[in-house]
Amino acid sequence: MVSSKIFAAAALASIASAIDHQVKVGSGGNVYSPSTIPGVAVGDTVSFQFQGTVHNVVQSSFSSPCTPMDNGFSVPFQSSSDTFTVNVTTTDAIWFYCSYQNHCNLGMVGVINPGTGQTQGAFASAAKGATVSQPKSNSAVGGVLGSG
Ligand SMILES: [Cu+2]
Repeated sequence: MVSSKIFAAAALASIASAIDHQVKVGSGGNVYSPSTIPGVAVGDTVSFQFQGTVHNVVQSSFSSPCTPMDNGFSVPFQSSSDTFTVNVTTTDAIWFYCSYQNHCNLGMVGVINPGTGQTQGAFASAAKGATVSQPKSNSAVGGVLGSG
C-alpha cells in the first residue's frame, strides 16, 4: 500500500504543477499572441483562444510550414470565442499555422518549444512561399474544443 500512496502523491503533484499556456488567436490581426511559446513541459496544456475572427490552428512541421502534419492536431475554422486546448506530450518543437486563406503565408504561424536555430521568424520566412493546405478532418483532432 505504501507504493500506491507514493504513486498517488506523485500524480497529484504533476497535476498541481501543470501549466496552461494561453494563446490568443487573431487578436489585432492575423497573428497568434504569443507566437512563440517556450518552456512548455510535458503535461502542460496550450489553450488557443479564438477572438471572434475567422482562423484555425493546424499542426505542421518546420520543413513544411503550411501543410498538416500526419497525426497532428487541427481544428476547423472558428469565428466564435471558443478555445481549443492541446495537451503537450513532448518537449520537441511543435509547429502550427492558420490554414484560412493565405494567413500562413502572411506569417500566421507559431511554435511551442522552439529549438536552436529553428525560430518562429525562420518558420514564418519559410511559410511565405509555401502552398497552404487544409487539414483532413472537419472536426477538432488532437485537442479539445470548448466554449470560453
Ligand atoms: Cu488566420
